Amino acid sequence: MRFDVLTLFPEMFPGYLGQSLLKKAIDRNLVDVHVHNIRDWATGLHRQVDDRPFGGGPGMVLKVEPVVESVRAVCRKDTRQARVVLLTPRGRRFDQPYVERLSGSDRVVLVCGRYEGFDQRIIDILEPAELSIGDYVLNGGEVAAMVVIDAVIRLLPGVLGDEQSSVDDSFSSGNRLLECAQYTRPREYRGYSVPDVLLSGDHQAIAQWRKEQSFRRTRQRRADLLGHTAVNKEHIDESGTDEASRKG
Ligand code: 6GU
Repeated sequence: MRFDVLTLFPEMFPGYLGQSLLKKAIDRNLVDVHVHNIRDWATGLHRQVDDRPFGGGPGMVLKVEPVVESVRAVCRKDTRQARVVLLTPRGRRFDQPYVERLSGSDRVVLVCGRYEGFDQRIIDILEPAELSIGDYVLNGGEVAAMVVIDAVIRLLPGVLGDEQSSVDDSFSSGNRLLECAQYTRPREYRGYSVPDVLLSGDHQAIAQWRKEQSFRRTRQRRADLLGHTAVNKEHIDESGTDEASRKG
């Protein structure tokens, strides 16, 4: 899979891409990430990439020519059809189903916004998907682009050591529960102990405990995730001792 990132701040990426799972995935040629500076496509003496909004108002707007020309040029660098994604707080919310959708593409071109936004003609001409990573405002789309790359790469075959681990992730299809508490050694630290059940060796009891933990935590923190009747039903059936889950 190939990612291209278009940004005014390409220096933000190598540090992040050079670490951990991302570095391994890139080193093993499972994914290719190319970062480009939109300014390279800006013309004129000052290579201006932004300008004041027509009609007045605060802030600056990304200009149509450098963005459209850079996206077009980058798309031509590879024969595979690219999905073009604009990162903007006005976009649709990025979620795990969308991560799954993107992970099925060969090529994604991510365009990072800055300033007050994009000239509307960029959107009219390129007809990109517009994505936001949540209901808050960032200074630019760069961190959001890293979020998208990170989330998508996790799903590519061969990237995670254990293929099951992304299937079990909270929010993946078929799992709409937050993860349960996890423990590792030591068994006790400053009077805080590991729950006995995890040391019992009883795999069925452990699985049951984890499921109940997940369900309880999800109900407390993210009851919105339990709107899915399939998940509700499964836990009503299997965690019969949990009063609130019996009520559904
Ligand atoms: Cl994609 N960009 C910016 N600037 N702010 C955001 C965002 C994106 N997603 C949430 N907030």
